[in-house]
Amino acid sequence: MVYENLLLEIEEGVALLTFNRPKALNALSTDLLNEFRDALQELEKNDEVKVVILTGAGSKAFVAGADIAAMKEMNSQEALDYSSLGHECLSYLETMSKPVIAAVNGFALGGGTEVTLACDFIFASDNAKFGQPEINLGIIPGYGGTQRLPRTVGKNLARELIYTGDLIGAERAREIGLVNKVFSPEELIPETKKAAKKIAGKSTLAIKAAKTAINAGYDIDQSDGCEIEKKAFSQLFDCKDAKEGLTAFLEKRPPKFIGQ
Ligand code: DAK
Repeated sequence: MVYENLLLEIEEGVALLTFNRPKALNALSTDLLNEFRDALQELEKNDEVKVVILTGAGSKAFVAGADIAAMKEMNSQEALDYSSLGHECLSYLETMSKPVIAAVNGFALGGGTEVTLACDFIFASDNAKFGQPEINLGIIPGYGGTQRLPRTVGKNLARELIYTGDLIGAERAREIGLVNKVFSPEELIPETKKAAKKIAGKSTLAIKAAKTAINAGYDIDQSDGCEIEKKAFSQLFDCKDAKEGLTAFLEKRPPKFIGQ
């Protein structure tokens, strides 16, 4: 597929998907969101791809948010369509079977922070900035920020960020549990690829089962979550990868997973 607003590179099981509207700091236009949804669906189907990395083109921004210029012109029906498309993208991103790592290389604001919150985890460069500045535009987060941010950093910190619109740097984002690791801008993509390739070498079935169990269990009672885990765990025993992993350990050799 050829995209106008995205770049895609696939190497050793890892897809690097780059938001590519650097002149608008990679703001989420309708065209970009349409391509983003299509690209995620393609990557989910592509057996060559085991892990996805999301980043932004240019040195300044991951994604500076929803497209403010476009939103200013929208009537309520267009705003509803725009909102539905954004939600469709982020819920697909969150629930697709393959892990998605956000590599945040600059501003991730508003919808940009919300994209990262729907990823499996976040690495950032030391010049990254996160925030939900929608309050300054007289609106509130519209792509799940009021829901995913409190679940990630806790209610009180989320309230402070959403009510003030303040931006935080990468180190502060790491302290509050939003970001897992911080690198220099030069190291960000190589280090993220390193982590992605490590995950790509595991059993895709086990990764999928872990992702499903974590997502499905997160918002429910822990004992119900453990039931989900039990089912996901036991289903792996019908698969060749689990037999291979257990056998390889006993034979003192590295496992060869085949995703079956
Ligand atoms: N949208 C469109 N264009 C943007 C943009 C954005 N979010 N952010 C930046 N740009 C454009 C600028 O207009 C400028 O374009 P030109 O003037 O060159 O044509 C170019 O990118 C470079 O930006 P600046 O000149 O402003 O660059 P600076 O380095 O001076 O500042 C900045 C960088 C990131 C601090 C600044 O650009 C900025 O504050 N940007 C806006 C950040 C922001 O407020 N983001 C949140 C957007 S609101 C909803 C769904 C979703 C949402 C809401 C509702 N519903 C479902 C209802 C989400 C809302 C948002 O994300």
